[in-house]
Amino acid sequence: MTHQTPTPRVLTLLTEDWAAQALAEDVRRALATSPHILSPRWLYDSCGSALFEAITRLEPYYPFRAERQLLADHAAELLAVACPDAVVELGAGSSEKTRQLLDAAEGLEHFMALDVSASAIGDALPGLAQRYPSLSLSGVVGDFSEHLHATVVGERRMVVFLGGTVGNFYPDERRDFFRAVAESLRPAESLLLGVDLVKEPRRLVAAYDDPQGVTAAFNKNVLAVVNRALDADFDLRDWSHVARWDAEHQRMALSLVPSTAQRVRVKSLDIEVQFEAGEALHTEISTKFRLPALQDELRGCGLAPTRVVTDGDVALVLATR
Ligand code: SAH
Ligand code: AVI
Repeated sequence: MTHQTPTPRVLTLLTEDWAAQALAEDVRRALATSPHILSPRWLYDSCGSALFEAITRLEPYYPFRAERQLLADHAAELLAVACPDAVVELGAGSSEKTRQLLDAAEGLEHFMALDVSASAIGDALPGLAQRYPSLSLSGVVGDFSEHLHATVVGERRMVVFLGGTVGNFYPDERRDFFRAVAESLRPAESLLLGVDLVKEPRRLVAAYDDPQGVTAAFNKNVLAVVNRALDADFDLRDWSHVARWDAEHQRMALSLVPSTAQRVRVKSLDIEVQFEAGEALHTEISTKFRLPALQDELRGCGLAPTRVVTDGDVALVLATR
């Protein structure tokens, strides 16, 4: 008799209609205000998710490898403190690194992956189901700033948020997120947060501006997303990827900048906007952290750090309510 792996359940909270509507509102706001700032969530259509996977394999993009190694080295210790029966991963992507945790976890019953990208969830779950046949697996196509309520599973969750994705929030969004996580944790549940640390700007810029142009393609893909969803006419050939270190805010700032003046039409919103040469469309920030300030910030939001592990480049912080 052949053993059949059960198909993981997927709950879709972000319908295509909702996404189109939210993108329309975000683009309308970004183009009407200066500076022009888009939410980074639009970077992750199926093409963007695949390009992010390619970024994780690039030599200069150290955070992925460093965090995977840190998880491998400390999974048992972190799990011994948290004792979860469920792991819930926010912004899960491929969940590749999370396997370090799942491999080391004893007594784990549930794994739930939440991601805004339906393709990331759809691509990751079958491989996880093969590898962990005894786990109850589920996926949520949702937004980690809006749908934490949909992640209640098991009795004692470890909510994991890896890859430095928390650095993609602006400070006020980050505080709202930490507070919402603190409120959603039941007593004894924990948050495992992976962050990238402040380091030499040369290494940071190299990680976000690779010579093969993969990060540039990832960034520029958002223009293709807007063109397709809103019938806009951004000409990708006229826009360049810019990655600079913003020392004042301790973050990488990614933007798209036109080489010559551009008149962009967004037909489905019935708007036209003029970009001057060099006028940026800001697509993503990637904040880098110092551990003492981060721990203070977590405490101020109702999250008490209980373990911190680091290799000096990236860190994992375990926190409870
Ligand atoms: N956790 C993985 C992937 C990081 S890439 C890792 O550490 O390698 C960031 C992930 O967050 C992507 O999979 C992207 O689709 C997802 N994401 C971005 N914005 C999101 C949002 N608002 N809500 C949920 N997921 C989001
Ligand atoms: C997902 N996020 C944490 C990545 C980062 O490093 O900020 C996204 C990324 N953007 C460009 N390269 C990687």
